[in-house]
Amino acid sequence: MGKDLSFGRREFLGAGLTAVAAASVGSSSEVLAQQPAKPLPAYVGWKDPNALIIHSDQTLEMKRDLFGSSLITPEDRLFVRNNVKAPPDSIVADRDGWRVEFAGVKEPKTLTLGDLKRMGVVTLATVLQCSGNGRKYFMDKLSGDQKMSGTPWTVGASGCVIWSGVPLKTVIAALGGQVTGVKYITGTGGEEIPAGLNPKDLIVERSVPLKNLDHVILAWEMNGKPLSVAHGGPLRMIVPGYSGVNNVKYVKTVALTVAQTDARIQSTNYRYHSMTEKPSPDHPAVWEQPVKSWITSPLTDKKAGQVQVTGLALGGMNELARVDVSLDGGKTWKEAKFVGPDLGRFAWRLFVLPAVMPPGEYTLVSRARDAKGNVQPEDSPLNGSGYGYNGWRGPAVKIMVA
Ligand SMILES: Nc1nc2c(c(=O)[nH]1)N[C@H]1C(S)=C(S)[C@@H](COP(=O)(O)O)O[C@H]1N2
Ligand SMILES: [Mo]
Repeated sequence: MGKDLSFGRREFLGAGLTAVAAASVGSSSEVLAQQPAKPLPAYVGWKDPNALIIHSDQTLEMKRDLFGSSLITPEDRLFVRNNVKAPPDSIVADRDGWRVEFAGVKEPKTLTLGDLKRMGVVTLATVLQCSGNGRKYFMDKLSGDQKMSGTPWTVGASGCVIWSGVPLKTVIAALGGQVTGVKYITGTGGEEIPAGLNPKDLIVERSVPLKNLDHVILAWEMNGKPLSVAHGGPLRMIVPGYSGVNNVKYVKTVALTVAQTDARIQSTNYRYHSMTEKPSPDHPAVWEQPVKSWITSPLTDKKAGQVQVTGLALGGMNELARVDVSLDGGKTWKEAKFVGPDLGRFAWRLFVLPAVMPPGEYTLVSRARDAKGNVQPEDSPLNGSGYGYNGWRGPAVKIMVA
């Protein structure tokens, strides 16, 4: 990997212009694909520039009118989020030679990606969604003295993609099984931390409860192609149902651990804390995604008549049970129909409500319910870092029908 350590913490973490650029982007509630494209940062230069809102070099959001009706999000549109600078392309020069260290097992060992590919293969659809997706809807409701930092994502820091890889369980079994007392799966990202900076502050190392061993995979392929560097190639730890940050890219160590990592990204970042408290390991970690949905079409003014109101819903950890749609901002609701394939509880589903719309003003919203009875709230409880927004009110679409 690159020996150029000349960049400093600021560059590694991404330019500070984020807030300014984001504020101007965020002021109109949705940015549609028709808007002129800004050039993309080099590491995602292969993506569709018309598909993405560039909040910063490391935070790129997919435009809302591009979710489409075919369930799977194409890679060239999928949002990108790197907490630290993405590794150089050389990281995928020898994919099968990529080394992963396994610990917390009876026979600890370093395996190559080539070894892992020989051990098993499964394929799985999951919703990949940044923990801060929808933060904009919290920000919009802050009172004068309240402040929240972070990217003002609306709905586009999300996608539904198909991964192929080996079940972690298979690998652990091949290494003699877990040692006693372990409670977490801890994955470490392979970004090189520049010398002189504290690795604990920067390293992307996440711990999730051990029960996820039932479905965590180590994935080398997304939507039928070798995993790109932007999305974590050559190898990524996928924790189905868990929000973005738990899906560690460039995974170089997988350890079954007694405690959660003390890396900053786990200990104090990505915690649900109040507006006034400083986050600490005592606050709940941002792990499981809650039930959520939003409208994907129409997003703009329409001619009066028959309209197919479509949207997406995810159950997080659970199957979806139903989605209701309201055309009047939540006063009255009608049950929508699920359409298209059901790719399992970790994927999202497309829904549609055919509606006849006479001229007037409409506020389109959707509200999903999962099979365990969890329902999207009108608004999510405010938390200091703006994580986990799943309210139905925030992503409301106001349109005029003439
Ligand atoms: N190694 C590593 N893994 C990472 C990150 C990162 O910066 N480095 N960012 C996390 C966050 S916050 C999110 S939202 C997702 C984004 O995944 P994507 O860029 O493939 O869309 O990756 C997660 N995994
Ligand atoms: Mo994220």
